[in-house]
Amino acid sequence: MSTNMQKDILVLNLEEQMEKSAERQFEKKLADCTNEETYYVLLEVTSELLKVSEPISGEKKVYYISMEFLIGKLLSNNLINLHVYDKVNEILQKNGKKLADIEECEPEPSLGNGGLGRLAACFLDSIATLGLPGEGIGLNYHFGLFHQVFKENLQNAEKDPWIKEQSWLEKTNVKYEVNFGKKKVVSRLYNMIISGYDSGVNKLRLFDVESVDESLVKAGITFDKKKIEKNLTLFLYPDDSDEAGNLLRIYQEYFLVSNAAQLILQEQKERGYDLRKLNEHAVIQINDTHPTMIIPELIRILVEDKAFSMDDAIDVVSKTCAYTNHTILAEALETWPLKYLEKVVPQLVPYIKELDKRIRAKVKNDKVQIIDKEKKVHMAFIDIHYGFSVNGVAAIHTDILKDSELHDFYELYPEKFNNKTNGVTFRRWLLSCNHPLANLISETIGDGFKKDADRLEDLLNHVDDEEFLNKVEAIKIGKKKELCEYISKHEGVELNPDSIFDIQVKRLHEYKRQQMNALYIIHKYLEIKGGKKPTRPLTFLFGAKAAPAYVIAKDIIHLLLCLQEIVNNDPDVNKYMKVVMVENYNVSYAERLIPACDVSEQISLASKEASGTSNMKFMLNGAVTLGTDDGANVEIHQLVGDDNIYIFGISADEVIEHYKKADYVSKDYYKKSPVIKEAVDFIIGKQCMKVGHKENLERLYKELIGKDWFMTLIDLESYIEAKDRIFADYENRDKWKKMMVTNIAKAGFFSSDRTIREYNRDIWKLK
Ligand code: 26Q
Repeated sequence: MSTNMQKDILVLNLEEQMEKSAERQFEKKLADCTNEETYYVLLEVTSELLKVSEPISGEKKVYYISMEFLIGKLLSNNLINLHVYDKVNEILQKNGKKLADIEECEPEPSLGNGGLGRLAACFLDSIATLGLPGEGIGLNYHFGLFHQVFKENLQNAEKDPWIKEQSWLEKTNVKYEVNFGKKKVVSRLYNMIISGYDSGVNKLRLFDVESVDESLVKAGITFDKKKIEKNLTLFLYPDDSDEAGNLLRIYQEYFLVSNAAQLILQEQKERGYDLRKLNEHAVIQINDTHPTMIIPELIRILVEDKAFSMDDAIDVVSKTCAYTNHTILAEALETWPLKYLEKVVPQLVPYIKELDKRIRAKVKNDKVQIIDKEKKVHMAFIDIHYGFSVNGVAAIHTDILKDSELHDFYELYPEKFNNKTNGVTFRRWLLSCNHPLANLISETIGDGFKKDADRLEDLLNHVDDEEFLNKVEAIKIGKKKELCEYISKHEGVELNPDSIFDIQVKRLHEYKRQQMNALYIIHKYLEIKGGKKPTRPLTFLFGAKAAPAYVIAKDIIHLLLCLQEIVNNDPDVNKYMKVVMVENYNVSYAERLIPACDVSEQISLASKEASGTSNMKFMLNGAVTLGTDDGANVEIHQLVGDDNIYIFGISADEVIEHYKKADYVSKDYYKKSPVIKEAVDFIIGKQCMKVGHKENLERLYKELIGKDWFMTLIDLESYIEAKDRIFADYENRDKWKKMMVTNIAKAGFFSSDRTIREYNRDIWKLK
């Protein structure tokens, strides 16, 4: 029987399948199952449907290699992609259950830090949706990123187990040997089936260590970093603040690429392909520098095991590998001391030296050498010299790479550089997280936008249709009410759905400037205390995890939690404003926060945010952006025009100029402006000291006036002005509703389907 027919039959008998599964797993009728049991019923039935779905195949395949795949919960997403969401919903309702309650029972894998990992997940959805053969290759971390818990207004990190007896993972019999010099570990492959919308399926390959030992983890997230065979896949990015942490990260990276290389070469062999034509059947997209060692590793295998000459091996690998850069922050560009690589992967070192030697012979520029004078290996440089494509993730980001950060490389290889502005999957970030809005759009312009996101532009024909605008507004209010209920239950804070919801959710980093938002909140608080009430109550929401070793980032979280306590408990103020930093922000929380947002905070220091992707999700859900001209904000700005976005702050060129001249002195801004001074001083004032810790608050205060590397104070006044203006404009309801609709209508460009079409057109060239 064809897979399509098998699938059709399963779909026709869905209810029967669910009853059977309930009986088999729990010896119960579906109606008598608990929500958790019902989740496992749906997991089983949906997995069956995925198994009989048509695998996507073709002569050439893309392997998207990444240390992170932040896939989020998969049940709803799979049901939508398989076109059985409504049917399942109906069956559940008949049995007295709600799909939303069932979804709550799904454990969320946290196999990523943020943007880069979530992008990889969106890409897998789009690759499958476009019917392109492609797989993700990553690691099966048992505890993922840490689970964030707040105690005494501080972040604590705990382990986050997500793998249960039954999950979306399929254990395979594929095992490989991975050698770290003389040390050997055995890997095991797990597959996750990736569904496309109205399409076939691909796979995400997640490698684990056979001998992994969860009991190694002691209090919080501490564990013995030296026991590689037991700890390698316990956590995503262990603490990189010490040598053992750094070494472990190199172990993880090599473990990933060694497995990937073995898998790819085995697949080529099974399909009878000639490895000398590897590039005709495979393209490897390297997600930032973390999997860079795939290049020397493939070369090593071809030379040592497949009788290639060094020249031939380098030639074919260079035609197969492409690199994506996600950051221009110098401190995030990976450089490893050669002696670390000698310790972890001595077998690769001769190849890295050979790659370095060949560049030295060709190019006499110290700035482009792979191994620098201090014997550090620049991973990105390996990718650029020995890959065929280098792409940035938003127009401004790619321009900065070409013009400054990687300028010398651009001069060497102009043809390799290209831009691929990021995108997000509309299945998760609209259809799944905002059913009412997706339905309203369907009623208004038809279903076409689900596969062709540009159709959203048809909504522009309705910007003067009052009835439509009111429906959009009503949906937003509905989503705000849902969020209020959720936050009341999970954070214990009561919010007012009539207030303006201003939201900043993203990893905690100084360049993203959550601290600037905090200073605005202090400013507003003091204004209200002084008798100046806002026209409408304001709600400031945050979600962010800080790397456990990133001290200042944790101090900023501390400040936000202190402000939450001060503001929400002050009877003079809490009628007019509230602050909530939600605990353990993750993909599912994003799916609740984003549809409920009015003002989307995208306030990075210009030039520093490569792209950003939450900016896209927010606009798609009808939020208006308050941001700097940075990353993809620049393209949002161009698309919606000056009237539908609030841009403030100094430009990327000005920032770059300040760094070049080293002439930014934060204290000057502090001294010059009483508004700035008052807000900054509040951090070490009596009220904060009462609820917070002196050490953390003083450190943050000193950082702001003594260094402020990301220039918070230079932009603070224009931020306050823009933010006051956007809040005032919210009162012009007609104008606001039109801005909402214009943002939704122009969001089509940011579908990851468009991004993937461009990757395929310019880089992968799959049929
Ligand atoms: C590097 C060295 C050692 C240990 C860890 C790392 C490391 C880990 C993760 C460096 C960077 C990351 C993550 C980067 C990231 O998420 N970048 C974001 O990528 C998004 C997708 O392209 C962009 O939208 C964001 O602008 C960018 O910040």
